[in-house]
Amino acid sequence: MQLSPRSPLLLSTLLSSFLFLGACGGGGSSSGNPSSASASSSSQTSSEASSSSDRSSSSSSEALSLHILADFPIGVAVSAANEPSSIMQDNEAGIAQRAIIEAHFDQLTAGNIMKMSYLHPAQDTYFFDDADALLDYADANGISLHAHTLVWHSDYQVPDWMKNFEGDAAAWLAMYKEHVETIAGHFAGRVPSWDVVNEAFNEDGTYRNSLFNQKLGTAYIETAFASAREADPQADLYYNDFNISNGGAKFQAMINMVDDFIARDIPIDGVGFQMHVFMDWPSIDAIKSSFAAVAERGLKVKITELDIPINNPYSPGYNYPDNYEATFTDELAAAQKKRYCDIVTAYLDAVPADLRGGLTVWGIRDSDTWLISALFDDNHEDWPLLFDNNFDPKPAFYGVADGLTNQPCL
Ligand code: 9MR
Repeated sequence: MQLSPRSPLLLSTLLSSFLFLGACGGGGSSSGNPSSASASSSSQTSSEASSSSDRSSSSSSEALSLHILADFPIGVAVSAANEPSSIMQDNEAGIAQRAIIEAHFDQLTAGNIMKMSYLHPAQDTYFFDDADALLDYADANGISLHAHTLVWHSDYQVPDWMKNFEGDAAAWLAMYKEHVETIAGHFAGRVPSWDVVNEAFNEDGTYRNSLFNQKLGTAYIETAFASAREADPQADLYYNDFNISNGGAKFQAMINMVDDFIARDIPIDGVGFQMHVFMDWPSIDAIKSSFAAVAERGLKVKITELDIPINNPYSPGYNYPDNYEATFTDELAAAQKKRYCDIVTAYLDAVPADLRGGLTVWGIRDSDTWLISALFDDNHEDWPLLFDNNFDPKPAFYGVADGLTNQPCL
């Protein structure tokens, strides 16, 4: 199937309207007390990794540790607490995922449990138990936790009490700052980085008309950065968004904001490129120049949510149920491996070593991806991640390894 660039507008709508029906809202407690899983990292030289192009079975991955190939964090987003496929439970999925994490990743991002409604379910109630448990697990295994996210407009992540908060502008500002400072303060010293504000722009480069924008104007963004810095002076503070690796209007608006922040000494350390991309969109050239533009400003570049589905619902060729990729063939797996490798290579090429904030994949196994429901309405499978549904590494996994070790992307 010929994929072509998707409509950013459509993706924006989709990302904005995607309904989260899972375990948000706070109040739950961690139902597992994971014991250390058995897999262990083994050191890996780049010459060992260089043969990774030829590997495609799980057995060969046992000798390979992804994160050892990089001198920046290699992360993965996880479900935790009592969410489906939680890594914190002692069932098959929990144990298998912990083995993968401990072998291949040195950073985690909570896919859900550190969002606004989860951590701050009522005005006077903060709920940190689940995040603390995840952090304890990470710490015990020498893994860091990239914190996501202090401010996000998404309807199902803004707590109801905040939506209904009554008070004048000063009261709103005080409440908002307290939210940011309390949460950033709680994790201060324990997390290396925060996605401070997530997804503030529309595709056309205008500011999103979020609740925060309505109540505080666009200054809500810089207020969050200043408050986060005050509460946690050590953490790297990122602005995080999707569809900014293609050099379009949204990217330009983000760069303008960054330039303005730098000119006015608003604390910002980096830009998180979510990278929910497709097989042929954006182009590698566009990705490289987007990364480079941020690095040129002395800011860190972090790939925060990478996934690469095989099907592109915005492609004119995609037409469910008549025309879509229903089977993950060897050819598709090989093409995806190359795409992962090309993106990692672009990152290494465009971002100097001291500005590499890391690379995080948005999920472990294909069947747990958010994309199947969000992009494909649960109509059919897709295979966007590095591990298959049996937790075996896919060719894409070796594409990342090849990219990290400067191998040709084949
Ligand atoms: O993958 C996440 C999914 O499990 C959640 O239900 C959803 C709502 O909290 O958020 C998803 O993650 C989003 C991330 O936080 C921000 N960028 C877009 C991601 C995919 O929607």
